[in-house]
Amino acid sequence: MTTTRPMMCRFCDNGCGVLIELENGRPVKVRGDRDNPAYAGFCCIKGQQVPEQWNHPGRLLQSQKRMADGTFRAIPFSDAIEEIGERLGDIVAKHGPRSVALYKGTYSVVNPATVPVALAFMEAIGSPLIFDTNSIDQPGKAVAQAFHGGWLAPPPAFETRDVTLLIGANPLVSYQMGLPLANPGRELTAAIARGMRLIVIDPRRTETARRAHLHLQCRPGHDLVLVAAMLNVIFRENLFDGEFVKENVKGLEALRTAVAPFEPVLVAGRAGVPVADLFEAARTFAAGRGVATAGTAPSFNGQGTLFEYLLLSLNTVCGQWSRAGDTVTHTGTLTPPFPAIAKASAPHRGYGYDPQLRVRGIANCDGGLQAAALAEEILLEGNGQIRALVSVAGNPALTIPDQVLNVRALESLDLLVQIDIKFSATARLADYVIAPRLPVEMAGMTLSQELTSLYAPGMGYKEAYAQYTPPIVEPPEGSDVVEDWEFFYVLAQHMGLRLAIEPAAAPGTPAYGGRVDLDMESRPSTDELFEILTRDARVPLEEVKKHPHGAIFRDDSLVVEGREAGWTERLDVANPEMLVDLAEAADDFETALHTEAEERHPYRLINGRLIHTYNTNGQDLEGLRRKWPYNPAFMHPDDLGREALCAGDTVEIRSEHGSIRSIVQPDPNLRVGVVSMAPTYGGLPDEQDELVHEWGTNSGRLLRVDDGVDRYTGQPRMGNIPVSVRAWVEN
Ligand SMILES: Nc1nc2c(c(=O)[nH]1)N[C@H]1C(S)=C(S)[C@@H](COP(=O)(O)OP(=O)(O)OC[C@H]3O[C@@H](n4cnc5c(=O)[nH]c(N)nc54)[C@H](O)[C@@H]3O)O[C@H]1N2
Ligand SMILES: Nc1nc2c(c(=O)[nH]1)N[C@H]1C(S)=C(S)[C@@H](COP(=O)(O)OP(=O)(O)OC[C@H]3O[C@@H](n4cnc5c(=O)[nH]c(N)nc54)[C@H](O)[C@@H]3O)O[C@H]1N2
Ligand code: SF4
Ligand SMILES: [Mo]
Repeated sequence: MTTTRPMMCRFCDNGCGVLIELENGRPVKVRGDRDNPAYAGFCCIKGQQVPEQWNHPGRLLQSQKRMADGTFRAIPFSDAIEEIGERLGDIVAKHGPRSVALYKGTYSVVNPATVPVALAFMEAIGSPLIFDTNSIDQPGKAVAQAFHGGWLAPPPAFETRDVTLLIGANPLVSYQMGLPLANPGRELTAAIARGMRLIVIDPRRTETARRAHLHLQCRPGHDLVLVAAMLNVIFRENLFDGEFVKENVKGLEALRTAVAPFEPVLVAGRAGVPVADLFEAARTFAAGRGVATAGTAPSFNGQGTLFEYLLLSLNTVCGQWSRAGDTVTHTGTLTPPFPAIAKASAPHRGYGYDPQLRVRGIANCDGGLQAAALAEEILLEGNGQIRALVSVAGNPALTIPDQVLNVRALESLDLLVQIDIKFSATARLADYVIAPRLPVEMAGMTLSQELTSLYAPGMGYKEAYAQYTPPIVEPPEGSDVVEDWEFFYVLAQHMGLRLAIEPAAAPGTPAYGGRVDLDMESRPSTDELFEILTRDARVPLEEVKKHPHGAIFRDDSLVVEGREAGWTERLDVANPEMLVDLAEAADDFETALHTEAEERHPYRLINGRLIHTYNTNGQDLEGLRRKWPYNPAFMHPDDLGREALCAGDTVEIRSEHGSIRSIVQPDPNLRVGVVSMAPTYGGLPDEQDELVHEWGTNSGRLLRVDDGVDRYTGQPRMGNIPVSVRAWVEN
């Protein structure tokens, strides 16, 4: 018997409302759901593989324990909990709570209960060492917002946008950065049809750049100077929003002085773009109502915080925030309503607080504790050494910069527990692998999607959309799998710990920071946890559940209010620390010294995601391996010709730090001089040579954890890496 049910896809963070067909209770097909008001029939190739993922022979149906000889044996979940509880208890007793760390990966948001319960567990054992993938993504965004101050009203309605500036972001592939979540292609088409101008800054003529009115096909690594030069143009031509600035902004004159050295003709020359295009980008952006959003790439260039700060300042001086009287199209749905007052919140210090790490002076920040310092914290002996790591729904052996160092550190742990659906690279290093339920086997809701709008201007849904999805299928017969949060809950029960979780709320709302004690005697249901998490929601979960295809919960009475008299907080475009950094950047720009690495290596390696995989996930599914089972090193055909290389040749790519084997493929859309690879592929370091055709290559081996480090977030340089490329010769 065939049945069709609406479901929220959680293969990636786009959270599409799709339809899933079941035959005798087994998933057989996933397709778009035209009855979903936000996604409107959208479903990408990854989401279509959910049935294959469920049926995949590599999927773990039982938790695993590594035996003395290195092989794995299935272990009942309850036994695994007992053994892990005992070992963790011993480690904490002997070395203190800080010897235990948590790594929370991208897929920890699949089930909204995972992170709250995991954090509660860490709080209960008393360890603050929570490493977040965001620290190797765009951590500077949060620290920059702290320096700058926030705008206490949601962004203007997407429908009113007449300009979008995207820097190092490709939302038609990544579905995240700078266009509304849900169905970004459709949104872009409609917006362009109604007159929105799209400006893209990217060394590749990407899927998104091909639809732009203006594409600045820059050299990588020039985003900071390009934005500074755009500000320079805006000041010299008086294009900023004087009225908005007068009311709401401080530091304008200091910023004007600080960007003066970024002379547009010089910057355009260095960045390799026509100077007329740079002027046009600045003028178009300043003249329109819209938003500038960056993707990952500018954060990977070593000064993510400063870059994001300048980008916020660009939005601010152009007055790109909502005003009193604007309609609020997007506000809390499963969270409490976001505040909607046209005023600035006070800047705060968003970095340099506890926990402090022992290595390289790295401390916590608003962007999360730096994962690139994890390996050193594991390897550095002495008081405070990390000895046990629980890694939930991430794959640190492939994703943290400097793979060789990280794998060495993970191998040296006393205890590594990995929660993973398969024998990923990290799972193969673990002492225990906990087998979780797949998203189709769990309830879900659009809570984390909703909160992405707080990540940066131009992100998240464009309207108050929400969906709840019940579990669609039961796990295969005979399996012993749990929801990720149950691992932490049952372990806490076993260790006699009490847990309290935080209901979801945006910072600045009264509900933010609350705690609810969990019943530690009888295990709550997932829905009960969801009820706690959405306790203060504007739209009760119960109401959202009545709309299985998802719904938009508009409230036309919500209008942005004017600020109260006497409000003194202002958006700060001249934070002293940021301006010191900017002055340094200006000096560097002036001297334009080439590093030795740059002299030695003529190409720049950049990251570019592929449509058919999601980070390290999906690389094992046949339906996604058809186009590229590995991650090619894309180069411009002229560069291939120059190096006497042909499509499909095996090459050695060498950076100052390391060397990898890869396979080149032509991409005429790339700028000459650039090599683009999808990151986080490949296997463990000792397998690289056999895997290059089958699983690809880990470009993280070319990175150092201590090169080009952002001084606020600790994020190392992860893009624009000087490399040389030559044909691989067997020796
Ligand atoms: N299909 C798919 N979607 C994904 C992911 C995935 O793996 N696959 N990963 C998800 C995750 S975790 C994230 S964080 C987001 C990331 O989302 P995005 O940041 O949009 O990621 P990319 O698609 O890699 O786009 C980065 C773009 O920056 C360009 N670029 C590289 N170097 C530079 C530079 O120095 N300057 C400028 N201006 N541009 C540069 C690249 O050519 C590329 O087009 O995507 C998410 N979505
Ligand atoms: N060199 C370089 N390094 C990078 C990047 C880059 O561009 N270049 N990008 C960085 C970015 S933006 C990010 S976000 C990080 C990503 O870093 P991570 O979050 O560490 O990596 P993911 O591949 O997202 O981790 C997914 C893991 O979860 C497992 N998994 C898949 N589905 C589920 C599920 O439903 N439940 C559970 N429990 N597990 C599941 C997968 O098998 C896989 O092991 O990598 C960063 N590293
Ligand atoms: S975009 Fe993401 S959520 Fe949507 S169908 Fe594809 S994988 Fe699923
Ligand atoms: Mo990411």
